[in-house]
Amino acid sequence: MAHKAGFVNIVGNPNVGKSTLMNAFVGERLSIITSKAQTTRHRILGIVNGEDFQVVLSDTPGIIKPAYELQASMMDFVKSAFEDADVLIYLVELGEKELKDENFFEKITKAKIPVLLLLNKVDKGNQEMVEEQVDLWKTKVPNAEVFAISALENFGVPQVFNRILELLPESPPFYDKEALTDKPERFFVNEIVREKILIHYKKEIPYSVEIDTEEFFEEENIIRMRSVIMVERETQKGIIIGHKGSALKRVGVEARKDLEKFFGKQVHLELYVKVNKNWRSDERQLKRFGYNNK
Ligand SMILES: Nc1nc2c(ncn2[C@@H]2O[C@H](COP(=O)(O)OP(=O)(O)OP(=O)(O)O)[C@@H](O)[C@H]2O)c(=O)[nH]1
Ligand SMILES: [Mg+2]
Repeated sequence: MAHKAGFVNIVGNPNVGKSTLMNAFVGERLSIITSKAQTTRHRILGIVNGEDFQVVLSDTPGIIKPAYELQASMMDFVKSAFEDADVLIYLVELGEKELKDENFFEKITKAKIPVLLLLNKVDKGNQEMVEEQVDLWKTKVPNAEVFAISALENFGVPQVFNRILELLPESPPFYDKEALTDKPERFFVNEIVREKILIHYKKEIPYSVEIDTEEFFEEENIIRMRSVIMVERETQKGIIIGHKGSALKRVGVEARKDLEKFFGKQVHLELYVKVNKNWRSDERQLKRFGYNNK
């Protein structure tokens, strides 16, 4: 049989379950997941390899109207996902209305490629609700095939994957057949630390934070890592560290546990906090952290 390969890009509103879905396809915790919107800031590839196929999935940031430069860069990742898709997954959640951005919505309804509209989180509703919303989405996005799924419970996900395989073009693989992602190890360190910050801090704090892993050194039995947590203001630095360092310690302990699972090896993680004024609006800084891909 001929080899099939292609790009399957997942787009949708914030918090609908895009990262949960990509992880379910890949079977690994590649993308971080939290109950907060704007958890994902990058375009992250998750690659599923089979003997005669390579499905290159893309997780993307949730679609928003950007208010500052970091968010504008996040939306550039979404735009790029429209450009190279062989199959587009438009993920919506049960009870959701419409995409707030009409431009992106139009890109979906006028797409020349196959669109799979996946209604997620159906575990939260009853059958009547699900059927009603499936019908609604069929009229709103007539060019899409609609599936009801639960990414969290892996309900309907294998069926969608089989449909993807049918839709993919014949092609040699784009990446090494052993590859799982395009991102380097340090990226996952940054993300796992940021996930703990999203979980433990409130309001603006998680959105003002960026992580930069300055050291990643693998020894025979242990990986030594040093990451800096960047905040925008001095007051935020105090909050991150907490009373006698207790808050930062909790982040470190939880991140280390996850890193040990991720890398399958003992980890030593050193964290420190630095003020980097207005990094979210500074194009040069953003570029350094892998955002501005213009
Ligand atoms: N009940 C239920 N919850 C889900 C399902 N899929 C995802 N969630 C939850 O929805 C929340 C958001 O999930 P994410 O995967 O981070 O969503 P996202 O679309 O990647 O979010 P952003 O990256 O912020 O745009 C998390 O609390 C998930 O556990 C599902 O099928 N059912
Ligand atoms: Mg996400």
